[in-house]
Amino acid sequence: MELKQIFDNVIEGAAPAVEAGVKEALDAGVSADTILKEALIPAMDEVGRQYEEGEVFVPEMLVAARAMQTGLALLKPHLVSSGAESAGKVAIGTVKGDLHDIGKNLVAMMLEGAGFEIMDLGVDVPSQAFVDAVGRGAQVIGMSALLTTTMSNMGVTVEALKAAGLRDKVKVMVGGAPVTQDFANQIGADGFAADASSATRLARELLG
Ligand code: B1M
Repeated sequence: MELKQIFDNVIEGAAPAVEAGVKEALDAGVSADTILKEALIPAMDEVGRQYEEGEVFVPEMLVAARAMQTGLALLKPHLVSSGAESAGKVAIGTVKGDLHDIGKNLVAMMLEGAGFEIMDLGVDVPSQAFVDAVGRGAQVIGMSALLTTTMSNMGVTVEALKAAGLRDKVKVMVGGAPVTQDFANQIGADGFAADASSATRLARELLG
C-alpha cells in the first residue's frame, strides 16, 4: 500500500481502508514516523483546506478524523516505548469549548513514548480540572487548542493556577495550530511547542 493511498483514504474517511493500509505499510517496513508525517498529518491538513474552501463540511471532517484516529491507534505501539522509568507527570487536555483531540492525543503519545506519565484530561477541559490535576501530582500542564476562539482559555487556566497559589509548582506548556510563541509569552506559559516531537523536547527542558 502506498502512502498516497493512505492519504486519500483518510480524506475519504475510509477507516477500514486506512487500517489495512497502515498495517500493510508497517509490515513492509515503513516507519510509523513516516506514515504519520507523510500520510496521516498531511491528509488532515488537506481536509482542513477543503473545509476552508467550502469543498467539504463538518460531517466529512469528522469521518476523516475518525479514519485518522484508526491509523493513529495502529501506530501507537510503534511510537510509544514500554517500561521506561517515568520522566515526569504531565496532565494534558484540550481547553474548554474545544473538541479537537487528534493533535493532543499525538502529543500525549509521543510524551508517553519519551517516558512521561500521562494524565489525559480529554477535551473541553475547564481550567479547574487542570488546577485539580496539579493536586494529583502533575508537574507539567499541557494545553492544546485548535480554535482561535478557545485559545484564550489557556490564559484563563494560567490565571486559575495563580489564584489557587499553584503557579510556581507546575510548568505550563501550550500548543495547537493557532498557538504561537508570542501568544504563549503573552499568557505567561512556560513554553510553546509547534508539534509533537518538539513538545517532548520542551517537556524535558521544562523539568530540567
Ligand atoms: Co475543526 N477546525 N472544527 N474539526 N478541524 C479546524 C481547526 C479549522 C482550522 C478548519 C479550517 O477552517 N481550515 C477550523 C478552525 C478555524 C479557527 O479557529 N481559526 C475548524 C473549525 C472552524 C471547526 C468547527 C467550529 C466547525 C463547525 O462546527 N462549524 C468545529 C468546532 C468544534 C469544537 O471544537 N467546539 C470543528 C469540528 C471539527 C471535528 C469534530 C469535525 C474534527 C475534530 C475531530 C477530533 O479532533 N476528534 C475537526 C477537524 C478534524 C479539523 C481539522 C481538519 C484537522 C485538525 C487535526 O486533527 N489536525 C482542522 C484543520 C487543520 O488543522 N488543518 C480543523 C491534525 C493534528 C495532528 O494537528 O491538531 O494541529 P494539530 O496538532 C499538532 C500541532 O498543532 C501540535 O502538535 C500536533 C502534532 O504535530 N499540538 C501541540 C497540538 N496540541 C498541542 C499541545 C502541545 C504541543 C503541541 O502542548 C501541550
